Amino acid sequence: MDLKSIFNSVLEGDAEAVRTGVNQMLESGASAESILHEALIPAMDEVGKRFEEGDFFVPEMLIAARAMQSGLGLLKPHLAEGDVQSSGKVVIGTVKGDLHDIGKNLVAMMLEGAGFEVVDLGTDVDPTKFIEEVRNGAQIIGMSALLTTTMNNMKAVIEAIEDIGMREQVKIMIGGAPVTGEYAKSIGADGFASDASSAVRLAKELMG
Ligand code: B1M
Repeated sequence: MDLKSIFNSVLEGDAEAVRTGVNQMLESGASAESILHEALIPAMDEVGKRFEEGDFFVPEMLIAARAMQSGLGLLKPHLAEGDVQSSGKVVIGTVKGDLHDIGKNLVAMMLEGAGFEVVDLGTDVDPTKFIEEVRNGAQIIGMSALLTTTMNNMKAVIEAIEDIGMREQVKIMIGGAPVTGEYAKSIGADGFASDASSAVRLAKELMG
């Protein structure tokens, strides 16, 4: 099994083959980072491309995503940096109306690995849930969006936090394929990260 076979198994939505491939690669000494960045993530990019071109439909996209997630689960212990001290409490979720969670899960996983306490609210998260967590002492709110139609819900969450007068008590970071640094600034977020490793760096910066 090699990186190319794992890539192909994700495209075929063959979760069992992905798990076998990932395990074999790890046993043979491959790094979790290379499996992630050279097989699993590129496979999802290819899925997106095929979807745009009309070669894949939602069901194919869904089973490929499941296969990707099953490989990701095996990488989790290897991606952890293993800091023991708590670096802070991050509450993360995919915004209202959006069901994409692979990127958000990856960010949550890496933050946990870096020693953050992570509360994962899941997908399609209503702004009221984020507000509840701000009241419960979240130090960072992390929002993910993959759709151009849902990214504006990030703004709604920030406005809701401002409305309850708690904007100064919490840092806000955002990410997801359509999100940019410019967009983050325009909605008053404290930062944007383009991938999971930069999300960890950003969270550490935000915690000062
Ligand atoms: Co959807 N989908 N999808 N999809 N899907 C996209 C996003 C799309 C770009 C595909 C395409 O057309 N090329 C397109 C959006 C177009 C647009 O808005 N402009 C799209 C569409 C249209 C849709 C539907 C509307 C399709 C339909 O029903 N007709 C529908 C919407 C459902 C909904 O959410 N309401 C839909 C559904 C789905 C599935 C459910 C089938 C499945 C998701 C399964 C799941 O997540 N459990 C799915 C998938 C798999 C994709 C693609 C193919 C892959 C997304 C992914 O997992 N990427 C995607 C195409 C693409 O992105 N290339 C696509 C891998 C992941 C590791 O990357 O999520 O970008 P990403 O995360 C990165 C960074 O962005 C960053 O770090 C991560 C790690 O590096 N990051 C953060 C993410 N969140 C962060 C938060 C941070 C910091 C960094 O701080 C808090």
